Amino acid sequence: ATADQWKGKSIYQLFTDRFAPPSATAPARTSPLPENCDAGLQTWCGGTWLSIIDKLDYIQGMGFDAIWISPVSQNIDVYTPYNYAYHGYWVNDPLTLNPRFGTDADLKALSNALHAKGMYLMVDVVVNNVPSLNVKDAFNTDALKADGSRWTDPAEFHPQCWIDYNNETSVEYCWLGDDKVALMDVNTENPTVVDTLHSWIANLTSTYGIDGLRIDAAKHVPGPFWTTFCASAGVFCIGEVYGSDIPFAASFQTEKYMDSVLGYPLYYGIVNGFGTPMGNMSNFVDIANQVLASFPSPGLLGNFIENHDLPRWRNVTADAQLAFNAMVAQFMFDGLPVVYYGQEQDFSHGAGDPYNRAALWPSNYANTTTYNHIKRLNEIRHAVITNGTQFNGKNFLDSQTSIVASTASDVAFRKGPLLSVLTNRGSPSQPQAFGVPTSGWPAQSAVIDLLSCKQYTVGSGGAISVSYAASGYGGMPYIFASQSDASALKICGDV
Ligand code: ABC
Ligand code: CA
Repeated sequence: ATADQWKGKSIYQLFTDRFAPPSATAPARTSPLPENCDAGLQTWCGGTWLSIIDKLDYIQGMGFDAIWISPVSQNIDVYTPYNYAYHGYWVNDPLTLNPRFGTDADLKALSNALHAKGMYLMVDVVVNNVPSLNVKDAFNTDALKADGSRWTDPAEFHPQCWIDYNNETSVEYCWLGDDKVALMDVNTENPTVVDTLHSWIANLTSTYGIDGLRIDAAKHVPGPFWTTFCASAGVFCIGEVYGSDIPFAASFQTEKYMDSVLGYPLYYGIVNGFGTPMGNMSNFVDIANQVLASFPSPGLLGNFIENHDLPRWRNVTADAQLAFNAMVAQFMFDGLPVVYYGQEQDFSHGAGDPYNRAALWPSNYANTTTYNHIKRLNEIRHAVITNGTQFNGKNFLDSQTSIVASTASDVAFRKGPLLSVLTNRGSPSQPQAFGVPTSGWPAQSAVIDLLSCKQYTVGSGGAISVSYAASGYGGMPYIFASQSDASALKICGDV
């Protein structure tokens, strides 16, 4: 699928090994299967491509229409100082499927099951690096062959050096990892490597009906490599450019290296703005405005508030209202929402790798408040995409977000027919209000908050004011639509 086809999608990111346990229809690929999955042990817990199929209703029931799964290629399958390759990122042969996750038929079955439900499949791909447990003798061709590595000629790697993050050449040519598990840097200028990877990715996407790619470690490969790689793939590419440098991340779109990148810049803004009660909202506003000004297509960014490399949101931020406000920002700002599995279960264990990768099944896939919040946000987004009216001549997806008002702890932004009004005040009620001077709607007109379905009347000059005094609700988020839009969206019934 193309970038345009992805624009309205909403993505659920899962770890193949951790999302669903094997059942009768999904045979265990790991033996013996650990009864309790302990994330700290860094070993396989048994999830597979087939076991994902068993739980697609849980994902679709939350309103997602795409999933992003772990890398599908063969990993080193040995004990390391960081234990085992349960995460799938220690790829040593892109061209072979990872037998831990299933067979060729299983991956096709997953893809078919998704497509039958009208959902897209996004696969994570790792091409920048391959692991080595022996950094001193990493270029030993016989050892590389014995390990089943796709690359065995020393010319297929860049020479050893550890990355210096202050030097872009070093970021591109030196090695990730450390002396325990070195991530040998693949020579992505070597013609054999380039040809092999191009034909592999074309073949992979067509064979398995893959709709999009998440490009691992995108900033560690010189950009022009990706332009041709993604052209060969023929599908939407979204890269991982880990960091807070906005112009640098935006260059992936301006230079046409790939369609888009994950929303790391906005993530830092959301953390600073909503991660702590009365946090730094002006930082969120600054970053949001820079993102909007720097990316040619901010509507394609992948917006997240946690992932497998970062702390769980609720590990850092206990307050449920702050989490809800952050998620409204994640869903209503320009971009595709990307929700990391477990976010809907308020997983709070996990200040980082490996504890942020717990198995989902102990949650019993419960119908939590957060599951329902996410469901609501997906419903609103979906409704406004399919039934929303135009605002200033543009529909929701083609309208760029604009920040219309802010204070030290509140922000209001409009995207198309929706006005989101958010705060970082947190759960306790406060005898205070936030006034948005120009909502965009005429004075005396009726608007509906799509989260509570309550009606408000626009004040003089088009102002909307929300109060944080209601006991028990405190700093809750609002998503306003005009009354006529709200009734067309059918989110709040007959309004
Ligand atoms: C293993 C063990 C861990 C152990 C670790 C040392 O080694 O499993 O328990 O703690 C995979 C596995 C990991 C594994 C690693 C290494 O391989 O998932 O479990 O860790 O063996 C991607 C993937 C990631 C994956 C890899 C490697 C790459 O999402 O899951 O890891 O295939 C860098 C890379 C980025 C990479 C990330 C983990 O490391 O750029 O591609 N992610 C700075 C840098 C970033 C850097 C980041 C973390 O530090 O700029 O480039 O990411 O090291 C902000 C700044 C940022 C700064 C952050 C920390 O602070 O703006 O620039 O980021 O304020
Ligand atoms: Ca590299």
